[in-house]
Formats: sequence, C-alpha cells, structure tokens
Amino acid sequence: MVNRLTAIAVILLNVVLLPAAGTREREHIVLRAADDHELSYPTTQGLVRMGRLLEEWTGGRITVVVYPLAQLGSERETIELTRQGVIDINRVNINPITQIVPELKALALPYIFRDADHMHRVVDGEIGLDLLKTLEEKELVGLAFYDSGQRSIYNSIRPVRSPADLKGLRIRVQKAEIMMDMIRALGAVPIPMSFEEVYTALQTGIIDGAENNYPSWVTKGHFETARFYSQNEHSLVPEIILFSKLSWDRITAEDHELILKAARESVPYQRALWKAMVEESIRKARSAGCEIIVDVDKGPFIQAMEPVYAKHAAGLLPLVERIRAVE
Ligand code: GTR
Repeated sequence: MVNRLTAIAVILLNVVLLPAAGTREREHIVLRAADDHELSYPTTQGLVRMGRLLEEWTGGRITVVVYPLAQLGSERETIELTRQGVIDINRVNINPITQIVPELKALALPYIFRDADHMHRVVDGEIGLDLLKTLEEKELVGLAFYDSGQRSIYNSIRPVRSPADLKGLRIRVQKAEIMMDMIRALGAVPIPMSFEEVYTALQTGIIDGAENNYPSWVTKGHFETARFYSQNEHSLVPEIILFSKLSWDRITAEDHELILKAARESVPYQRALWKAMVEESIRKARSAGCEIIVDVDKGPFIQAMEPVYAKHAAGLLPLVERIRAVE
C-alpha cells in the first residue's frame, strides 16, 4: 500500500529530479519503475535492461530505479500513481488497463490471436502503434509490449477438461470486467482481487483457483495449492510498459527518443527470457507433482465466449477485424 504522505513526498522529489523540458536538461534524471513480479522475472528484468541501456547511452545522466514485487502498490493502484506522475515507468498487464482504455480490450479478447506469432505481428506492427497512442488521453504514454504468454485456468479441486468441469468453482481474476465476464461465461464464479492476495486466498480456500500463465502460477507459489493446470489458453493478452504523461512532459524530446529506443530494445531480451521461463516453470510444477492438462479441447471454451464478444467487442469491430486480418 502506498500511503498519501509517501506519494506526496515522491511527487515533490519528482519535481526536483525532473527538470522542465528545455531547462537544466543536463541534470540527472531518476525514473522510478514499477513491476509486480520479483526482480528475476522476465518483465522486471526487461525494465532493468532498459535502465542499463539508458544509463550507458547517457553516461549515467538517466537512471532507472526498478521497484519489484508491487512495492509501489498493486497493479490497479500503480496505474493511477503513474497517471498522477508519482511513478514514471510502469510495467503492467493489459487486462487492468482495459478499465480505462477500452480500445485495449481488443488485445484482451478471448482467443483473439491464433498463436504467439500472430500476437507479435499485431503488437509489433501498425495496430500496436495505434493502440499505444490511445493511452495519451489517459495521462499515459505507451512505450512497448512485453510477452505474457497464454493465460489458462488452474485450481485446487479437480482437473478441468471442459467448461462443465468449472461449474461453481471460485476463480480469482484481475480487477477487469472483461476477465470477470470470461470466467462467468465459462460457468465459474469470478472473484476479483489483487495479485498479491491470491497466494493466501488459495491457501485458506477463499478461492478454488485462478487463471494465469505458467510463470505466474509457479513464481507466486499458487501451484503449491492449485495443483491442476488446464491449458485452455483463453487469453494471450500481452504486458505493456507505460510512462507517466506528466513525467514525459517534463523531459526533452531528445530523451523521449532515447527512452522509446531503450524500451523497444528491451523487448527481444524480455521475450527470450520469457520463453526460457515458461519451460522452466512447467518443469518445476511437474516435478512438484502438479497435474498439467495439455490436451484440452478448446472448442467448447471458444463457443462459451460468445457473450464476452457480444459485450466487449461490439464497439471495436473494425479493430477486431484488423487484428484477425493480420497474417
Ligand atoms: C501476470 C502479470 C501481472 C499481473 C498478474 C495478475 O501474468 O504479469 O502483472 O497482472 O498476471 O493476474 O494479477
């Protein structure tokens, strides 16, 4: 939790450290970066890489201080703190931002991407650039997309092979309506809560399961209790690196270029780490005796998502068509 006083102190510090554009631009700039994963996780390491590049290119004039493990607040809180200029750089998942930028739902829709290559071509191309621009209206600057792999359902009660097996299970979701509706459409009960609360909620039985990629399931220890992972792959939603518009407007156009370049250069690095981490997580879960159901028939899951499209894609049909048309 970030209390108000800390937030104010950080804002004051920000004003001192980030000079107005065009003035004192040789001053040392310290950028605060937030991530909710541990320091060794691929997204957090991506931010570290970005910081190293900036330090190297500017001879130490720009420094990025990375705060891992949600030290600056849970995901929804840090999005607000980024809009307020308290946090400068924030790596978050797309799902929680769909609450304030509805266009981004196009990337969060269930089964919208054919596979990871399709998703990469979409976010690395024109559509990705257009979507990053939509953030400016919300006091945010979108820098780049990171990988988050596929999200699937895991639980502590039984192996899930079809939506019927999910009936009545209490499944934690991120604080995003689109995720609540997906879980509801599958016949389970969505329980929105912050990522940090899931471990205890699983241990105490407040929830029966959650949905996430393999690395989150394992690194957060959810696999200790939720031992059945069903690879139904309802979502391939990526991660995003945000920059505070307030902080952005205090730095020079030249530094904008450097920051964008560093963010983009950290992407292939993050993706390589990601791939390795997925494999390592599966290995770890298997050797801990977890049951991973890989051969899930996705047909009934895809069919069940119709109401989610009716509600969340209705206003985005041209964008959805553009995404589908990407080869
Ligand atoms: C992870 C993502 C986190 C957070 C988490 C969650 O895949 O990397 O930033 O969004 O999911 O489910 O809360």
